[in-house]
Amino acid sequence: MRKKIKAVIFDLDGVITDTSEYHYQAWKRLADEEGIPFSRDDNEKLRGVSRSECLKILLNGKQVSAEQFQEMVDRKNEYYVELLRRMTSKNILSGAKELVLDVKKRGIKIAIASVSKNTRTVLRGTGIEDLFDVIADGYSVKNTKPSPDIFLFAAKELGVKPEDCAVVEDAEAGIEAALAGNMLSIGIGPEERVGKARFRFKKIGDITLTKLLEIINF
Ligand code: B16
Ligand code: MG
Repeated sequence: MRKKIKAVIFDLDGVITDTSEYHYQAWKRLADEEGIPFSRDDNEKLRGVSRSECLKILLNGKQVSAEQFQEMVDRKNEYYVELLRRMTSKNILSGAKELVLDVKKRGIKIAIASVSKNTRTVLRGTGIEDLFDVIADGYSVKNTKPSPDIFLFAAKELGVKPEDCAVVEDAEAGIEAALAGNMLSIGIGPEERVGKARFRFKKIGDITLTKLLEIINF
């Protein structure tokens, strides 16, 4: 039988906040300017993937110079940061804050592990920066998801062994990272995206403390 889980590591974008829509709008603005076709469906491939990996996917083989590549990555981030300025607690996905607070009250450690370099801005803008015991972001590790490094970093900072951690993720790359890190994976979203997860919920609001405690054997 699986050991008791001692910590829950939450992804940010698409799990705690609805910022994936802002990522989409920022990439779409760039894609339109560059005359590159880009749909909401295409945006699904960018979940949990680092900024430069996202641009590679968006370019879809189109050749650009290193300078142009960097300029595009920076331009997308400017558009994204512009959108983040409007952020309030309303950008927290329904039920996410309640779940985090319930888990914390129960004495289970909690962390954020997001590959976004804007993690702090998002947490501050939505007013939840102080809730977490540990915040791991795009500056914490070199290799991004599907490498397990960001989750392993968070576990180490929490002082909990990887196998005693559960990960809540909305991206295929994030679930792969959790599996590679030997952590209990909980997917948020459709089967085609997070079907490899050990457990799956359609949306974060569907996970109650009771359901989570059953899963993590607490
Ligand atoms: P930034 P997560 C990820 O956040 C997003 O899902 C992904 O679409 C984005 O490209 C990545 O952060 C990098 O974000 O450009 O702000 O550094 O899902 O790991 O919380
Ligand atoms: Mg995510």
